[in-house]
Amino acid sequence: MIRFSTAGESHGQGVLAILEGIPSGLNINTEDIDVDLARRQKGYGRGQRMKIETDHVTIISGVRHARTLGSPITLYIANKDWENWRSIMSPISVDLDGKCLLKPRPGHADLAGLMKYGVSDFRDILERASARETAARVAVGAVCRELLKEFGISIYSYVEQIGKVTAKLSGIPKDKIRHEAEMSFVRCPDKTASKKMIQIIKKAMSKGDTLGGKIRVIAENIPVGLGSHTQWDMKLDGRLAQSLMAVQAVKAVEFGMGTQFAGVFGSDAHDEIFYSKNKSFYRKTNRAGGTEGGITNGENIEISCTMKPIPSLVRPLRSVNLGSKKMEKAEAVRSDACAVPACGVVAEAAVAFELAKAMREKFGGDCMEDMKNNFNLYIERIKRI
Ligand code: EPS
Repeated sequence: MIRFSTAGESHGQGVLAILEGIPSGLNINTEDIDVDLARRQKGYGRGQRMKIETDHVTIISGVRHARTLGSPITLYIANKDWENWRSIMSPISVDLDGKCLLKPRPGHADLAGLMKYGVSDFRDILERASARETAARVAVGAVCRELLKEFGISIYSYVEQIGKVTAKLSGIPKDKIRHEAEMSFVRCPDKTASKKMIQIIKKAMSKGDTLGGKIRVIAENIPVGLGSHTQWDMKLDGRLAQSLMAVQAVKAVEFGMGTQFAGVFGSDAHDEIFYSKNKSFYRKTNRAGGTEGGITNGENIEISCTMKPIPSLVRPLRSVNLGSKKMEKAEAVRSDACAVPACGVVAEAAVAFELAKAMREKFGGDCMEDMKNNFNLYIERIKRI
């Protein structure tokens, strides 16, 4: 079983992940993980913090001579900003002269977390609620991506919408979308929309405001049969949704046509089945987004995630001072005006993790060789259907 946990506070020494269940014999290079860490840091609209950090992974366990051992893999990313927060984030008792955060930001975990955990300074909450933690998830995703690559599976994403600006993909050849997204400052393959997105982010910044949006994640070359219809918690779409909804600020996850299903007849909602000797069973459409009954059907997995505008506002909303109980503006903190491009990279990692987990469940294997042999036997069997 593949699983992982993360640890670390936003302004602590660093963030880390322990990833278990990756078979032995998988090639892993820190440089490949760093590529994804760098992609996550980019995107027009990121704040001052990203000028401080240059994320780099240190592999502390589970890999020897660039190959996995089958043991837990510990991935560590240092926070450079820690130097500026040593006393505020000190694990040893330090007198902070009563400096506490007392004006919770609407939309953040500040108030609910403070009440639930019985703390009096909501820094104790925000440090862990922060999206800094997604750096660890992206490192996990990068390892899972290496595993998936061995089976020909690849994952990419692009930005569909920021604020009211929506990308138009009709004129862009399918095989160019990925490349164009990587070339864009906002990870949007539509050049005209990219420019408009940058303009509205600039506008939001000038007002001390933030913007959300929508990203699309696509996983290609997926074998039929990951996930299962037999039990609610084995349905792959449910598991993917959980991982994606758990990304900070994500408020909606849609598969295939997503919310558009609500407005069409059944005859326009499903993907008709065809057969050819070369392709075996296939579809000409992918409205379902790659799963039926919680099982992959061999089509691409296609998911959109909607991210709300980040709740840390330079020009804050009204809140209540937890000491005086009087109305005051929430804490004004530095912020990312828009992190939608980064959200796409984090979503890729979430999908990579769930797919790697489902692949390991289906094909087992303590070492890559066993896993591949099982995979090949299965592919041979379903070709005979
Ligand atoms: C975040 C607030 C900002 C972001 C941070 C998430 O950090 P800071 O409070 O240090 O300015 O930059 O994201 C990251 C550090 C990151 O690596 O993505 C928040 O409150 O969620």
